[in-house]
Amino acid sequence: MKKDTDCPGVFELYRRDPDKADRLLFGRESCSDRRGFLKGAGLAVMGAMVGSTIPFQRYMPAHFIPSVLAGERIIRGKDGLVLINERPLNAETPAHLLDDAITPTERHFIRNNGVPPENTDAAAWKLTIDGLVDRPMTLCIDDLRDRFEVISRALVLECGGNGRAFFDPPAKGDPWTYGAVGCSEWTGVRFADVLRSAGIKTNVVYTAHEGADTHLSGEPGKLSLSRGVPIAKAMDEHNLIAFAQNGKPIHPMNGAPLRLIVPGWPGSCSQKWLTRIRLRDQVHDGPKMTGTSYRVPNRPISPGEQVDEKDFEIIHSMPVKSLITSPADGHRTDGRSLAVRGHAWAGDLRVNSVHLSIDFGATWMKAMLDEPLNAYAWQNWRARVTFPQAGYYEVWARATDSHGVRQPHAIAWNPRGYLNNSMHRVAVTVDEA
Ligand SMILES: Nc1nc2c(c(=O)[nH]1)N[C@H]1C(S)=C(S)[C@@H](COP(=O)(O)O)O[C@H]1N2
Ligand SMILES: [Mo]
Repeated sequence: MKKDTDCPGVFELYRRDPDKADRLLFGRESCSDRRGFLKGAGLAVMGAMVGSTIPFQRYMPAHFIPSVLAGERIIRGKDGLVLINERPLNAETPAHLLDDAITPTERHFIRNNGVPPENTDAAAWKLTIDGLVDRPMTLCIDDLRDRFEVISRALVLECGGNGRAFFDPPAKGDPWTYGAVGCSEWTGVRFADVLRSAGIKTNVVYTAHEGADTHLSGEPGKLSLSRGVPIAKAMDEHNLIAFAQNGKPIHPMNGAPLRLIVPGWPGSCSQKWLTRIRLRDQVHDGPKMTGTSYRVPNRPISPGEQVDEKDFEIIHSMPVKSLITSPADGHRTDGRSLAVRGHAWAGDLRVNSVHLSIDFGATWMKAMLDEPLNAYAWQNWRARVTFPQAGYYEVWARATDSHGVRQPHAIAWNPRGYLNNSMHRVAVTVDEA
């Protein structure tokens, strides 16, 4: 796994300077009898990583890395999520665990750029709206509930780097395969309603979002990620300032107690642990807005080609994509007929059709495709495929959006490995009956 040298993973960090690693990662102070005391955010992060509270944490030795991390690299509390990176904590969902129409919280992926905040007390949480507004304001979550209409919507959130693992030559960044995507039901108030009530000045062009997580370096006040969107996208009535996920408080690693959901665009636009929204008269230039972050070359390039930073542009709507959620990759059966199903989504657009192939793309059949539960929810599809004889097959799925654009066979290579919407395929072996 390739990693930034200034953002080392857990094991590398402990190898270089175990005391510093303890302090940075888990806020743990070593003491004379070689026990390390976990506090606050450290307890929360370690708890999230092992998937439970740790009753005997007071006996944990200093410099201790739980074996669940060293071993199978699974976060148990997140029900089968696969750890992609320990620091920052990143975990994806295997495609067959994304079978539900609404993604359960335990199966919603985690993408952190920094260290999650220690204190996520909903009653004390404050959100500031300022910058180029007529009435700057600071609201608590109850204010949001009281002053604005509360709505619930199933909304797709997908990391811009989902699918990065398949780039060749490899792209720098977390090697997501298929599972940095989910469609939970989010409850909150419209982003647009809140901005409107603050009064948007006529010269506003962009939003800037801030959250309470801190930078991996531990430097106070340094943001790990602060992105924004053009004001027109911010005013789309489907965006939410959300305080609930699937009818319950938001999971701590998914941004509790308050986050933005800006569906259809890279997940990074959906600031977690949301504390501030600032309106600006220029394109926002916070961390992960500039350079090559969440930006792609403005023209087709060949794999491995060097591109000047000035030729990159900010990613807006995500491309059309689909997932096969049943059967799981590697399925074995002795039946000749198999039910296949999954989801498809298309950024700001709708999905018009989903086609399946069992003969490596020689022929295609149309799947049954549902309407989305609401705009920006993924669309469920299903089909029954029939295998002519025993043997190895691959089921391929290909979605087409409402502009007639369909998923490609091969990745359009870009240096940072964004927007891989090439077709999902799963292996099925049919045994002699
Ligand atoms: N404050 C904050 N918000 C954030 C991030 C972050 O690191 N810090 N990561 C972003 C990215 S890159 C993605 S893809 C989504 C992931 O949301 P999730 O972890 O709830 O799945 O959150 C976004 N919001
Ligand atoms: Mo992301």
